[in-house]
Amino acid sequence: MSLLQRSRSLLLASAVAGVVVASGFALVGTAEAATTLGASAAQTGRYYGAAIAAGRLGDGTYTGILNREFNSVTPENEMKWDATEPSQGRFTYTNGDRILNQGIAMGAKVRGHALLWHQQEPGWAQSMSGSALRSAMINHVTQVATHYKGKIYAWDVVNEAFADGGSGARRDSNLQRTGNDWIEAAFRAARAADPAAKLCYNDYNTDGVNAKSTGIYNMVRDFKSRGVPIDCVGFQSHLGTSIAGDYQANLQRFADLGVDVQITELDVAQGGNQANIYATVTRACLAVARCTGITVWGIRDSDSWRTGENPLLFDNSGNKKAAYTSVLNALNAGGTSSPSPSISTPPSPSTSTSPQPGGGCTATVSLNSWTGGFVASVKVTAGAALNGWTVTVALPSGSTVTSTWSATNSGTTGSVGFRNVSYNGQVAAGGSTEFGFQGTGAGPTATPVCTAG
Ligand code: G2I
Repeated sequence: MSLLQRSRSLLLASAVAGVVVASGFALVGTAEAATTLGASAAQTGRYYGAAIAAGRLGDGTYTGILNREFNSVTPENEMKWDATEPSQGRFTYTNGDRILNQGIAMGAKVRGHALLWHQQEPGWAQSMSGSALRSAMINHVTQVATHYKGKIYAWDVVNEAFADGGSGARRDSNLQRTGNDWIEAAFRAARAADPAAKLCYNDYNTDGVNAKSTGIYNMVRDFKSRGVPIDCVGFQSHLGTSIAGDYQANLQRFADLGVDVQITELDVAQGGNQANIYATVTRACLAVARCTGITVWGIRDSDSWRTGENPLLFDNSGNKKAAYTSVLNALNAGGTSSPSPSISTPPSPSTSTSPQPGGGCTATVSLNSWTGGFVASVKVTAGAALNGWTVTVALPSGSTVTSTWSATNSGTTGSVGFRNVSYNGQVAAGGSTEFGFQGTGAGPTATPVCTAG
């Protein structure tokens, strides 16, 4: 890296650290054009992900694009109810774990999809109802979220529970017939099982202000007012040849409720507008500070569930399409920085180190606290490229670290050091990685210290 490139990266890292502390978010222009989707999205603190299939991981063209372009993965089918609990109480995680391990190997975020959905219920659950189904459903959420505890960035806890059309009402299903509180019961079970995962509601045909998205909006507002643990809303965005004019405004109204928003299953019918629609979605996410990332639902057109519609960013041979270039250009044009959002409202305090001379590293902490406990998410940002890092956190007296993910800790009380693990020690100049820990007592309030090496 030239001196000029390095000083640009340092400037960017300092600028990002500065605005996070000062105001939560601000406009960030990218210092230099990144050449992959993930790297470009990361410049504004976002991810760019793909849904992937375990059965395709042996395909070198597929994994070549995956490893090169994306910094988040979602299992297309492998973590669904029929895949993970094919018979009641017998859990199979082989393929889900393959997706998880692929994500870990890439240093990518892993989105969990989906704990509960009226489709892809295993046969045994399809024939259940009432309290038996309710307890089977809660057990499913608890078991799967516990298996993946600490590894999942965000779970689609409930998928597609609202009806299409103008009613804005819940969709009928055997899950819905167990009682209208089934969704909040699922979110509470997921939070108890994995307090660090962001918990999302995910749906389609919500790409603008309409009756369905408004029904969901009202549910999220109700959940936030009653303290039901919900952190994010996923907008699948399976799009045709046009896009609602209020796509961005719709994302923003959800963000204004105090949740993150994510584009979770993006694909766009090929036609004259494909590249433009992809760019419009990208710009909308970049313009909404709490839009934390975008996932496309597959890699090559031939990997898509929309056979014959060629809705993705790479053609059947793995070549970049015009839509790819329009997304990359839109990402490189920058947007609001996406702060590491907290999962409590009002936003919990963040602390930060100052950028260190010599291009070391900085750390920011985002806290979710409750009486007697906390979850801390820590973002480590490199000045110059890092080959290993340690973050030292001072815990208030009486607080104890009870679990840590994506780092190893020395000690559990007082001054606690968190060291990188094998897959996240190397961080490119200006890049960042995250780890987290959970504890009892009060969370840290003092400034963490990041040390390179
Ligand atoms: O339907 C598109 C998406 C809508 N939102 C929720 C997503 O989970 C959903 O994804 C699709 C997958 O892309 C398909 O791959 O969900 C379908 C139903 O689970 C998936 O299709 C299934 C087929 O129905 C099965 O027959 C097949 O065994 O894919 C399975 C694995 O190839």
